[in-house]
Amino acid sequence: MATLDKYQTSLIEHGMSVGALKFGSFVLKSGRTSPYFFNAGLLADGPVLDTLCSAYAATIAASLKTSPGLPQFDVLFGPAYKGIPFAAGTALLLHRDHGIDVGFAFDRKEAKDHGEGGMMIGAPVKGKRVLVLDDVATAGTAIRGAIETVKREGGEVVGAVLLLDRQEVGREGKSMIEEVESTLGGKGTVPTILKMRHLMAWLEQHGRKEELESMQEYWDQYGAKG
Ligand code: OMP
Repeated sequence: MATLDKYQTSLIEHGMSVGALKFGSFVLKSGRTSPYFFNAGLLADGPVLDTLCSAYAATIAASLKTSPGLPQFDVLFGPAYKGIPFAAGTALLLHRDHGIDVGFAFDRKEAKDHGEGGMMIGAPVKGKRVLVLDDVATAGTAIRGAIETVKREGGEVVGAVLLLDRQEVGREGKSMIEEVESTLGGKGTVPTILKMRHLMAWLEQHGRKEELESMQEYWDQYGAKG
């Protein structure tokens, strides 16, 4: 079983207390029926935002010092809508707690044809090294969409950071994370705060046998082996 750091336990428990992390039966965007769902949109009060953005910032800072890990970057991009407050909060904490100063940017879901126009808001990404910040990845469709958005705007995506890697098979039949890493700079370019295995470790520690069994069955079907 995976071991849990204090900040991971705190995020899991805080997520459960606000109803963001639920166990039950959920149909996912990919069509898979999952025994759990993490709705990051419900991480929506000051304390939980603090827990989450601190975890994103710590994960990024640690990865920048690891090899293979994230390379240096200039701008943190949080895709609309959920990524917007998370990228802003994380940029703030990278500065305050880690001495890492980067810009942050986000997109609109609908293009604006007046005023300043365009799809992007915040720090310009054109010609910059960009780190994409996203919430949950299952088959990798959403994260690939965010990477494409930045590339279309002329940014160079050097990595991505995730709240939760569900550790599932991706669109090409390999592990989703490997598939996405291979479109970026290779191994280590997509660090994540939590993985499905951490949720299972928490369930085991708390004697939640039934939920753990459902998670194991789901893992046997969709988990990224190897
Ligand atoms: P993929 O695009 O298949 O990687 O799924 C990730 C997206 O699914 C996320 O951006 C969410 O919109 C949604 N999702 C969650 O938010 N939490 C989950 O636990 C599972 C999903 C999902 O539908 O797979």
